[in-house]
Amino acid sequence: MTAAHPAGSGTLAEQLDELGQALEQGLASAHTAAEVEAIRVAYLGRKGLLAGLMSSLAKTPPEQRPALGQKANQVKALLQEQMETRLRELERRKEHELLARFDPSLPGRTQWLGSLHPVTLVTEEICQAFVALGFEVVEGPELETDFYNFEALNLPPDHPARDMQDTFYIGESTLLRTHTSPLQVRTMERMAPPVAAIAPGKVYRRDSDLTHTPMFHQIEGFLVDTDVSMADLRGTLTAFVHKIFGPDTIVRFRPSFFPFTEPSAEVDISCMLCGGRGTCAGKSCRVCKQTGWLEILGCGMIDPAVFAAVGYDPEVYTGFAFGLGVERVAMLKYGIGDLRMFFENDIRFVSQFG
Ligand code: 2NL
Repeated sequence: MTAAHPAGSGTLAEQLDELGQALEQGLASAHTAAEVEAIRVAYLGRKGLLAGLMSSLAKTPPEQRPALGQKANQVKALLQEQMETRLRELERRKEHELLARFDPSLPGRTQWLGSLHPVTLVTEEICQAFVALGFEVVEGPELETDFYNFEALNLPPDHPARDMQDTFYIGESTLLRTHTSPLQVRTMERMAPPVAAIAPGKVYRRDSDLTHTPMFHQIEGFLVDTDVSMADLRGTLTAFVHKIFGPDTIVRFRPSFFPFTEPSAEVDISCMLCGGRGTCAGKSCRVCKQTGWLEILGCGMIDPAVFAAVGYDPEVYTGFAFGLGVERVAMLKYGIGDLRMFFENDIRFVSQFG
């Protein structure tokens, strides 16, 4: 801002009056609170213009001093008032501008609700399908003992799955469960037949590459009663597949081996991408690798050795059991190409499925 007066010109009283006028002009060109503050420092600050004039008060004749002093105080009060008025004015103007830009007819921002993870969604859907068939959902510990995870399931002591290479051991005979089977062993121990249960949960294996993560999800189920046959297994799993993948899906059972079932089978379903043809628009189907089939479940009739371990009489009862990997089913169901996406926690991925 410009000086309030040419140095030395006019009486002190005139100079004080000019100060007020100069301030008014200065404030008119100030457009922010910071600019007003800069002006306040220049006029009213310790080394400001008013202080400068006051220092020359000492040089005036003593009889004029009281009147000049009074005038100086009046000017000071005036300066302060002018500044406050300008500040209020700037504040009002800012509010006006904001209100002019505010459009009350614009839609509000929607609240982000979150969504369930695809693994959770598929787990719930699968469990629901079995609950509708009369199965009950059971859960249990992820930290297991050698007995529930291996021994009761007819896995011999030298079985490769029991190796340190494959299993996370916490202590000598405590480990992170490598499958959800121990849940079923615990349920059989607890309940007398007839019993039908479905057991979902996290499982852990020392495995990590493109198609394996050290933690993944399984669902196993079993049914035990008198006179349960392979036909019951076939009918139950076919009904389940039709519910999850649609009633036109073709189901194929093919012989296999598991230590805890005899006989055992893998369940394949017709590929949902190519409809079992093996080709899409003349090209080899990328989902089923041209076979027309997708492996979806493992199953079988529960081995009498498992019944012995849980105290069921194998002469009285028979039963079937099955197991599946949840991530694999979710990948097939939603057409997800990369297993690792489930665990990267990218909100753009995990929020797509609810
Ligand atoms: C698979 C195959 C399977 C079982 C799991 C089971 C459990 C008990 C007794 C007998 Cl307690 N069997 N579970 C049976 C057959 C296959 O899983 O591919 N899982 C991902």
